[in-house]
Amino acid sequence: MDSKSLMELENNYGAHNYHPLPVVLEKGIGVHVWDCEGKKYFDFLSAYSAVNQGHCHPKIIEALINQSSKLTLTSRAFFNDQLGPYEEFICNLFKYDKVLPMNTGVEGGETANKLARKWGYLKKNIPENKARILFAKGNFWGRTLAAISSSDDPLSYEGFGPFMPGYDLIPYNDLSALEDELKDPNVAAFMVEPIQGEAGVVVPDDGYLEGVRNLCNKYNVLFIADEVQTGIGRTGKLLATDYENAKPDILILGKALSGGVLPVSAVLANNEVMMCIKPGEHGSTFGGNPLACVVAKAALEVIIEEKLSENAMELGIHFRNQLNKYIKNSSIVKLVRGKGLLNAIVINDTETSKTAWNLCLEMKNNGLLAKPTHGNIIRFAPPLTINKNQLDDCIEIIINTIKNYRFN
Ligand code: IF1
Repeated sequence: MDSKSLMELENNYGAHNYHPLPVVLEKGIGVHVWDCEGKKYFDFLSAYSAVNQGHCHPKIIEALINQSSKLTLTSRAFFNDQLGPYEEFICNLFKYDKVLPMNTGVEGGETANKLARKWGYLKKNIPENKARILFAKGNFWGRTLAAISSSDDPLSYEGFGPFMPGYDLIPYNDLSALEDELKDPNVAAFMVEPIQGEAGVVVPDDGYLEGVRNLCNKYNVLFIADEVQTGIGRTGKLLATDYENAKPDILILGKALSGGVLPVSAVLANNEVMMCIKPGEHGSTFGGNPLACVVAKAALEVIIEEKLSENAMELGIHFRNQLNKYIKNSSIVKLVRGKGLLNAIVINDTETSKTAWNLCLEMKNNGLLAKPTHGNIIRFAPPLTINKNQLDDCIEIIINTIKNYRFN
């Protein structure tokens, strides 16, 4: 079927909970994707940082194929031969005592919140049902009722009330606002993205994460880092929290943990926190399934073996330097920001303008796929396997598209 017919099918039979760019993809290899008419694109979204290892990475696909014909799912009613080795591998890699395997990123967030509340009651003696968890304004950690209860984006929460109690918001990148709230002994945790992805790649001041770490130590509060989007090499380090002395008490991973092959998330913590949840108190049908374990182990090995964090660091600096050189003072682009290969440009226009969307349509015509976030911000996040020549080709597409753009 051609792209037009496929878009019509989705429109007729699919819920209208998305507004995709008008392109229908049917193949992906590495940094490239192809539409149904065979047109080739650079993928500059990477499925929101779930395809850090590149589309259909051979090592990950091989792991998937080999395991999928052996054993895919046992449920946790029984042990399986892949979970233990995977748990040992990921705990040693990220230096935590234990991991709780889940599937989607938001399930990781929910798990982290349940762990924090349990710890608050069992270890910090917070009175029953009084535990508070703080979040940063501009946060995004998914679409469940708990996740949207912590959102300050009306598009996320409007019409879905009533909301989860015990959640409160403070400004991002503001240590004094955080300290003011932490003085309340009922605060169990502060959950925060090291860089806010959906908010538009908002990078906090140097020292912010270390400040969060220190304040959480001072007030006996758990520091939860949501690295679902910033983790697994995306920002130039294995974790974005690795940039500072800011080891979280609870680490949430997702997306690229599977290299975009199937939903895999993980929550890592030391025994003092993780052992607060007892058998039967949490889990999921697919959490820790043998297929996910072999895929996730292969996906992490690719990041390490191919030095993808280092590549993201080096090429990210090059990307921002080139964009800053050519377009920072353009009439259209207000600024460029990011870390590693998680970057964004802010368009010199209102959030409601169509400029960012129209620029993405033009870049699509020129062979590069990206999508706006929050109206006037365009996120640029290619697979971390991109090489310098490919990146320079993409920079040329971005710069030329912007230079040739005419406000209509
Ligand atoms: C969609 C946004 C990005 C996340 C962080 C947890 C989750 C996400 C930091 C939940 C998920 C996804 C959701 C996806 C689009 C994408 C997204 F635009 F929605 F906000 F990346 F910025 N923590 N982000 O970014 O993980 O349950 O989705 O596996 O909803 O269309 P999930």
